Amino acid sequence: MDIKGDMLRKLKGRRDGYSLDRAFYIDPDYYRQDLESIWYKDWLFIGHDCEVPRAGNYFTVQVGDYPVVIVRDRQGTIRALHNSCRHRGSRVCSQHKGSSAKLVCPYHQWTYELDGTLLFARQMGEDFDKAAHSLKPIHCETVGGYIFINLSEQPMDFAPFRDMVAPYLAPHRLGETKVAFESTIIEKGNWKLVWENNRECYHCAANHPELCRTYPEAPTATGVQGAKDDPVIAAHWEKCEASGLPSEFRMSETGQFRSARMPLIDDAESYTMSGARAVRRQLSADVSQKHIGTLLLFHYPSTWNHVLADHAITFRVLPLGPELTQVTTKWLVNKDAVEGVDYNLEELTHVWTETNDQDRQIVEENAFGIRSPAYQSGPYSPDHEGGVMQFVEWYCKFMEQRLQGEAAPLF
Ligand code: 3BY
Ligand code: FES
Ligand code: FE
Repeated sequence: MDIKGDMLRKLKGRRDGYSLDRAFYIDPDYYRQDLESIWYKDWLFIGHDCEVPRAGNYFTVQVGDYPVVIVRDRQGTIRALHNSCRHRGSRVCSQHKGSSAKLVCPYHQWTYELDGTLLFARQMGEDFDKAAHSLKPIHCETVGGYIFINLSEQPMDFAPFRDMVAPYLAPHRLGETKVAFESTIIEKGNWKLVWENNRECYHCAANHPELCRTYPEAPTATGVQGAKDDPVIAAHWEKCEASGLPSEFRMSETGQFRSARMPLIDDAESYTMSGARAVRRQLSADVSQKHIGTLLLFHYPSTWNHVLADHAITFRVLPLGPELTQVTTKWLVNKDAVEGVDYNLEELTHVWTETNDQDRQIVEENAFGIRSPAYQSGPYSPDHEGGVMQFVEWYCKFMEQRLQGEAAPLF
């Protein structure tokens, strides 16, 4: 069957403002096309600088079919390498994370420098060309404490994203943090359902009692319309910008990434049950403005984020299968903050641990219903689901362009 043609026909015949055809959420061939056209071509958030603070620190991650290792080399550069030995292909690093002076393949001990260069390979004969057998590099960029990789040989320019978000992230010094807690959950639903759910708060009041104590359900906060008709948000931006914090809503031309700083309910400072800070040691640079709310940042298809005055919560989405998605959440705090002294872990993580689990259930129920042959595309709420429409439009447009073999737009 001609999957690309089939997909293109569905994309072109799509009804605006309606959820996608069932195949996009369940079909293994469609999923493969998502991997090929999006996940293997776009910049993906993969982890944080602070997870590899010293030379030799590494962590591994699986992106679709690609095992990847992120490592800090001896010069201090963060690198991404294909985690597939150039001898017979074994995974070189099998641990989730670790530290090592060299990367040694467990199979026959081919030994690589931290930058991927092959150093030793026993008894390979006189003609063996070591220089031709380095671990293959993956494009890797960092901005504001975030590591992004791109599996394509010729990635699109990272600069537009960097230029937009660097000033927003800079005051929060996420390079000087540590991961206080990390959780990985597996959601039984297509990755696009995870995003659709994330892009609206139409479901919040009925599903997120803990989050709703501090996070406003107004579509102006979650959606993509900016602060039009929302004087509270407009005033928040003015106040924050005046104190040196970039805050206004900004979105890339193609709609792939957005940043904006949103006020929390009743001037709450953090996502705790009381709204008070969870971490005593400050995360962000000193600003005269105390109530800075939350910096919201998303980049399709792999991350959304909340950066608060006292900590940051970062989310990494990775597809595991047509109906299986991994969501990894990290709570970043000042690197000198001490657990039990400066923060209580349960207090720090409670709201989002609950929220994530509630969202997992929502996504799984959504997936259940969509599996039904009786499912048909349904209408998004124009008032509350503008963000979902924007995500779906981004996806459809992107897929259409890629499937038609057009060059990727350069923002
Ligand atoms: O994590 C988020 O950004 C979104 C916003 C509203 C619902 N969801 C929790
Ligand atoms: Fe790595 Fe043989 S497969 S050393
Ligand atoms: Fe939710």
